[in-house]
Amino acid sequence: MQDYKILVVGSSGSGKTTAISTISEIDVVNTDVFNSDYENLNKEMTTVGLDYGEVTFPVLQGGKLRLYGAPGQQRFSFVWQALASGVAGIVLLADNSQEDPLGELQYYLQCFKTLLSETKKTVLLGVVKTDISPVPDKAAWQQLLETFGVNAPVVILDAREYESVQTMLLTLSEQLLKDNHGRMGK
Ligand SMILES: Nc1nc2c(ncn2[C@@H]2O[C@H](COP(=O)(O)OP(=O)(O)O)[C@@H](O)[C@H]2O)c(=O)[nH]1
Ligand SMILES: [Mg+2]
Repeated sequence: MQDYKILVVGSSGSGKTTAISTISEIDVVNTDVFNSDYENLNKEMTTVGLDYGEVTFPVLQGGKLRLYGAPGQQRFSFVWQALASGVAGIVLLADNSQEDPLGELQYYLQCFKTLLSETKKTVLLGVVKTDISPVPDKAAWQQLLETFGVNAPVVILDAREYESVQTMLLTLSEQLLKDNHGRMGK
């Protein structure tokens, strides 16, 4: 039985808090407060610290995913390093309704470059709000990941929908198991 520490990263509004609350089997810990940030006035609440939730899947054989949502805004980037230790997997979240979603993700790919390039680190990109904006499409996201040398599946999801988040995290779990078996065999 093994637990996996999963870092959930992405810009403000990309659904980190929503996805973790939708799926968590324990009461989520979150540090959302009323927004006083002029850049993000469209969102009533914003995360200043982190979100934490847990979920189990039969495929994990009694183990669980420990989900850590990292604060989105750049002014909290110091927290990212603190959260990075012992991470087994990274869920990148992107908000398709933003003005420059590909550019936003590039920023995170750059910030997490070291962590993302570690061998056997399981990475997945989840894209939300495709109902609001269908572009960039899946192929464009895949292309961006390739440019950065990141090998990760792209999953379209709605962070408000349980099954949608479940499907994304199952994909991640299956990949985690493959990657970790590979490591043990080394
Ligand atoms: N229309 C739409 N809204 C979504 C989707 N996924 C998440 N949301 C909404 O987007 C917002 C995401 O905010 P939040 O979870 O606080 O983002 P965070 O800053 O990354 O923690 C919430 O209001 C969600 O209800 C989606 O696929 N479509
Ligand atoms: Mg949040």
